[in-house]
Order: sequence, then C-alpha cells, then structure tokens
Amino acid sequence: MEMADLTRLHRYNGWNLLFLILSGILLYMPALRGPLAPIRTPLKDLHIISGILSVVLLLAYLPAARGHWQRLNQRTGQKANVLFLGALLLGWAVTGVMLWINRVMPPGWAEWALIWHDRLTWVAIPWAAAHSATRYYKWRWVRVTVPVTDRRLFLAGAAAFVGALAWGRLGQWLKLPGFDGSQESARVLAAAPATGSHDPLAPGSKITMPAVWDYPTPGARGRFRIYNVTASEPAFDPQTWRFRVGGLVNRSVDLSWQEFLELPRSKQISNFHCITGWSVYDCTWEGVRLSDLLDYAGVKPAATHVKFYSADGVYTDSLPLDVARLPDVILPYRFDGGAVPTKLGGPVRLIVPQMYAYKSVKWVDRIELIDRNHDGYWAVRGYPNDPWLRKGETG
Ligand SMILES: Nc1nc2c(c(=O)[nH]1)N[C@H]1C(S)=C(S)[C@@H](COP(=O)(O)O)O[C@H]1N2
Ligand SMILES: [Mo]
Repeated sequence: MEMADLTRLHRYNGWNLLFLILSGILLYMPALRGPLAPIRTPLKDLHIISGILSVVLLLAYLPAARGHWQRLNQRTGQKANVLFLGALLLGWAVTGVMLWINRVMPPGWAEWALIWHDRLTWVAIPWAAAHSATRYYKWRWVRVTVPVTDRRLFLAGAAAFVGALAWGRLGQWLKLPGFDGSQESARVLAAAPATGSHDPLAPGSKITMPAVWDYPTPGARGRFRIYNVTASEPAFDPQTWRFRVGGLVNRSVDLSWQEFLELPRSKQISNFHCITGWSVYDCTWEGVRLSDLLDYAGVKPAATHVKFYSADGVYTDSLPLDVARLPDVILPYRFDGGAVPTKLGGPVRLIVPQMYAYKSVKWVDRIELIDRNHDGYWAVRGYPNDPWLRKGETG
C-alpha cells in the first residue's frame, strides 16, 4: 500500500472515529434520552454502521501493517499510537457486536460488553483529543475521493450490516432458538396474604396502612441506570396521589394511596433487563399483582389490551391482556424491603420481568382497558416489536 493510501485511510478513520465517539456520547447521555428520543433508533443504526466501517478500515490496513510498522522503525510514540488504536478498535468492535446482538446473548455478557464499551470510550476520548490536537497542523484537508477499492470496502461493510439485520429478522421469522421470546414465568414468591377486605371501596372497609414488613430480602445485584425520557420526576404526595383504572371495565376505580395499599399484595423476585444491555438481578418487588387489580375492576369482554399511563405525562405503553395477567406482572410499591424510590418509578411502577424494561412504565398512576394495541413511547420510536426476553432469562 502506498503512503498516500495510508494517509487516506488515516483520514477516513479519523472522521469515522469522530462520528463514532460523538454519536456514542449522544446515545449514552441520560439527559439527552428524552430530547433525542425521536432519532434514537436511526442514530443507533448509524453508530453501528460506523462501527462496522471502522472494522472494515482496520481490515484494509492489515495488509499494509507490516510495511508500515517497519517504516515507523524507531518512532516509538507512533508505534504506541498504532498499537493503542488497534487495541481500541478491536475492543470496541468485539463489545459493540455483542451489544448489537445482545438479544441473542446471555444478559451477563451484554452487561460486560456494555461496561467495557463505555470504559474504552472514556479512555479513547482524551486520547483522540490529544492525538488530533498534536496532528492538526500536519493534516492536509484535501478533497476526499473514493477510489474503487474503498468503495468496495464500503459496500462490503454495508452488505455485512444488511445481511446481519436480515439474519435477525429471518431468525425471528423461522422461530430459531434464541431469536424469539418465550413466556417463562419469573420466580414468583408466595403471594403475601392480603389483610382486611379485598375490596377497599366496600362500605365500611377499614383503611389501614400496612405494617412495615419484616422479611429477609436477598437484595438485588447490579445497578439500575436511571432511564428517564423526561427531565423531572413526578413528585409524590400521599395526600393527593390517586390511582385510576378506567376504560372497558365494569367499575371505574379511583384509589387513594391508602386504598391502593389495601389491595391484595404479592411479592416476587425477578430480574430486570434493559434492552441496551444492563441488568439487575434478584430484585424483590412487592405490591399489587396486575391481574388482581384487573379482577377487582372487572374487565369487559371487549377489552384486549391494558394501557399504562405514567404520571410524567409522557410515557405510556400497553400489554395484551393475557400478558398483563401473567402472575409476575406486578405494580410494586416496595423494592428490596423499602419503598420504591422515586428515581426507580415510585411510588408505583409497572414490572414486566419477561420483557425488556422499556415495557416497565415508571410512576404508573392510571390504567385503561382498551380494545386494540397501543404502541408505547419507545415502540413508536423504533424499538423492536418483540419486547420478549429470551427463554430462561427471567430466572
Ligand atoms: N415513565 C417512564 N418509564 C420508563 C422509562 C422512562 O423514561 N419513563 N424508561 C424505561 C426504560 S427504557 C427502562 S430500561 C426502565 C429503566 O428503569 P430505571 O430508571 O428504574 O432503571 O424504565 C422504563 N420505564
Ligand atoms: Mo431501557
């Protein structure tokens, strides 16, 4: 490979890397989750394409690597640069591919990949900044022409991308193991016996606060990343908080905080998986099983879906009735023995352990029974139509 080719390769790589880092930061920053939501899915696709391109560029460099290395000879600094960049790209590529196909990967691997993808980026940013600052004056900003070989490389990358996407779809279509979801139940602990009346609105029913339950909790393992699409979190005032169930029900329900606490309560341990790769294991949730609440309101035969509203005024989602009635779908107000923290969606959120966590609406204060599907916040913004986890991942 000619020196000029190497220079060009270097330039492509530089721009590509800049795009990778910038798009990666945009995807990562919690504060941008809401504002950038409309373009999150295409941005992620571009990020992946750009990542594939960086692998293609790395492959294009390999045949010239030996000659290049010899030419660098005594220049240890440049050699270190080459090694560093190679390791970086390789690390990003491996963890990036793992994240890309995280749905067909054990969640522990996806988590690991996410952590290292992030870490590599935090190392890369200062390096890239220093590298481009020291090189800036040496760069020649000549017009970019794409010779045939580069175009071929690009097409190969694009073909690989399209092929992989098609493979994922094909796998789902053929129902290959690992490509489709399943309806395995999470570990549901024995439902705690309800106290007092099951019907808090029945005449004469006593409204009491439940005692603080004293039970051993195994404790969740892992760290929640707080994923909010809104800038602020709804404040909770037990005096004014209401929980409503409406739509296609036999009786509209409008509960105060104390009345909500009077509903039959259940307790379960389940895992929590965000589709971006992180997980929290063995969360103890305690609250009202959705099916109990549905029974309480009485679902009309015409209803097919349950729609959930968040008190943030923005986030909604829905579940088909049969999913909503799974025994591990719960509206908890307790997490690991304490209240559900506001950050985690308290006082009451939805937990659907067998689906990716974007279905688990935070700050739920209203439910509506409807007769059609409702596309939720992320579904209308390009998240997969199939929110199911893989078989056995809910353990
Ligand atoms: N109201 C509301 N619910 C929400 C979200 C949100 O932004 N707003 N994010 C969803 C996503 S994508 C995930 S992964 C989980 C994150 O839960 P956590 O913030 O408790 O970690 O909540 C889900 N429910
Ligand atoms: Mo998520």
